[in-house]
This record gives sequence, structure tokens and C-alpha cells, in this order.
Amino acid sequence: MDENGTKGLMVMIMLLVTLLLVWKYGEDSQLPLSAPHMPPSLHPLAVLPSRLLSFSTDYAAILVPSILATEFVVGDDKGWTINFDYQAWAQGKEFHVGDTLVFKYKEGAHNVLKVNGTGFQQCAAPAGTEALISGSDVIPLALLGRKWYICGVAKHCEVENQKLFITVLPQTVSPAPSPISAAN
Ligand SMILES: [Cu+2]
Repeated sequence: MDENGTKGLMVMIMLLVTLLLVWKYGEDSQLPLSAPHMPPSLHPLAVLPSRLLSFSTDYAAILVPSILATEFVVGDDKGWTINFDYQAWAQGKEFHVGDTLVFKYKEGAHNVLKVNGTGFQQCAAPAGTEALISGSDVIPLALLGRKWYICGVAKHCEVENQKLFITVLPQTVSPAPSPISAAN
């Protein structure tokens, strides 16, 4: 092997080593930032934004289902009031953990008491039950099961039927859109 051939071989080896280092460090963000042999495009600071982006995209996919929680305005346009059939209103609706109820009424005209089944039947809340009185009372449905709410003002519950009973179902997780349905 002549001198040029040896030089050529050396250059080849150095090139290979450099490529190996670049490949290794390009995959590894633990790299010291001042590696001199690194092309700018493989520098960790150049790679970082795209890694962050793909991370946040993954995260968004996980978080989306909880964003789809429903807010129910009790009684819709009528709000929380007397002479309204709240059982008819609740009929056909599905309440899930993570959803919220909003009781809307003129402040002072009504209130909201969370009671148990007996309290619902008797239109009475146990002593010490704290009434919601803001006129725009938001109740997160945090737990599964049956929930009962009554108005504690005057005889709105007994006489005017201002009471609501719902059953809260498990949290819904919306299925990811399938490629097949997306293609169709
Ligand atoms: Cu009332």
C-alpha cells in the first residue's frame, strides 16, 4: 500500500468514526453541547424542539378525552326553578363522571341542597347541609352513582317539585378516530 492509499484509508476511518459519533450523539440528547464534529442539524438544541413537539402531541392525545366532559345547565333555558319537570329533563341524558351540573337561578330566589334518597323523598336536608346560593352553582360530578338535589327555599321542593335525581355513569373515553373511518 503506497502513501496515498494509507492516507485515504486513514481519512475513511476518521470519516466512519465521525459518522458513528454523530449518529450516536444525534440519538442521545445527553450530549455535551460543544461537540465540535457535529453538523448543526444534529445539534441537540436543533433536535430539541421537534422532540418537545412530538412529546406534547402525544400528551394532547391523552388529555383530549377529559376535555370532552359535558356541562349540563339544569333545566336548560328555564334554569333551576319551580313548576319544571326535572325528571323529564334528566330523562335520556347521560351523566358521566367528569361532567358538571350548573344550577342557574336568580340569587336569593332558590338554592341547591345536595341530599340523599330519603332527603329527596321528604324534601328535607339534614341539619348542617350547606346550601349553594350563588345563583350559578357549579357541581362537578366526581363520583359514580345516584345524586339527589333539592331546593331548600320555602316549599319549592314539596309543593312545586323543584328536585332533581340523576345517576352518574363511569367516565367516557372517546375512541381515537380510526384510520378506516377517516379514509372514508
Ligand atoms: Cu326554589
